[in-house]
Amino acid sequence: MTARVDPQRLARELDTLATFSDEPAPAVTRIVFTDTDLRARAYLKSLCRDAALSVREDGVGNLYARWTGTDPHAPAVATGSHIDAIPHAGRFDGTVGVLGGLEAIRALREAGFRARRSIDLMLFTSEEPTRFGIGCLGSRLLSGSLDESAGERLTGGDGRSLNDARADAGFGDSLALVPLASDAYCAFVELHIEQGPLLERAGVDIGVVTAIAAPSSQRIIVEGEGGHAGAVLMRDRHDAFLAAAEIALGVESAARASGSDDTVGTVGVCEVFPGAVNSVPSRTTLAVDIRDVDLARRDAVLERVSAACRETASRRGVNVRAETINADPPTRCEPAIIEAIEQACDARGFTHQRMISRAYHDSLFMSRVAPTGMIFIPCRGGLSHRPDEYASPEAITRGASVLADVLARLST
Ligand code: HGY
Ligand code: MN
Ligand code: MN
Repeated sequence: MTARVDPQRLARELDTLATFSDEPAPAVTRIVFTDTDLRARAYLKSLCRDAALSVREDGVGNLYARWTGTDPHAPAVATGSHIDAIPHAGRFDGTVGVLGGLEAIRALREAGFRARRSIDLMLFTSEEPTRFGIGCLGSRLLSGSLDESAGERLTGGDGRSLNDARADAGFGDSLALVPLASDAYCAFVELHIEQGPLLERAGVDIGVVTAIAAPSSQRIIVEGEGGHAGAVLMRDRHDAFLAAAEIALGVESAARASGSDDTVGTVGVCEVFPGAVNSVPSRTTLAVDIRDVDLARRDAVLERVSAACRETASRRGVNVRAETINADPPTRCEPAIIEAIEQACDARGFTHQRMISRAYHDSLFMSRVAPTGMIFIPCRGGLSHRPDEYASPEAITRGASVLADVLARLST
């Protein structure tokens, strides 16, 4: 049996999905639970129903589209990813894994394959941290890494709680019902663009992910003394923005000091209050993202940043406090799935290489409830989270074909 992915069908659906955006093409902005997100979800559900998959959604909007196997009670196999997109993003991050997963399932069915284990296509809610401040919200909840108290505790930028936002979006079931049964799945495989340059540079078709980096994010709030930009003498100032600026540079030097390319640190958000040109900032809030595949190295960077905060606070006479949003351990992918991906590549004559993922993915949390693997495809220049993010139809087709073969093997 050879599953033949339909490149035109897959490309057409990716093009259509990209039109659900709150920004004009080529940018994609698709924030969770917005009307745009809900219309994109409705489109995906229509495709799943056209593919005769049975669709259900849980209380946070995670979607499960099932191709029931001949042994419907056996632990199932799953694939999937996300369709939410950060502001001013591209059209392939996440969507390749969702529509590529659907295409892999259709290709298997069209090749006459009959799975013993059911195969689920999953769409995870809010993989991006944009609205609720924490990444992988849906997969955290279904893997039990976040409990139902998140419903009231997490609020979006608009001040509305997760519970209010999900109810408005039509997801009213209790979050207590979201966690998966421990034997729900025997394997999970996610197809995703690499979001880095290594595969393209090496001219390799497929990346076989061996580990996913340990992400952490925190809010650092700096409070100084405001005042009139003209009247307050420089020697009398406790400028909250300049203190935060020093801390931001401290994040960079703390990450660089680790000496490993696998350590990264980013200050992606900086909110200055009151934000007037002629007012000395009295408060500045930074959002800081620090990652490494090595947990001890990642935590050493966090400690260096805390030390920088303490030193800056005392020297500049400001108050600095840090709130941890998440600090997750890394994960290793399942050796048997790594091998299945490599063998599928060999059988199709695709080149492949093992690699780590510095981006986090829903696979990071699915690995807590099932043996997990990831298939990467190259993206042009390694660019991602930008409108010029691009993966070729050939690369996407190769990724979906390998995924189909791996799903077939895991579901027998
Ligand atoms: O930030 C990440 O790693 C993911 O793309 N949300
Ligand atoms: Mn992303
Ligand atoms: Mn992604």
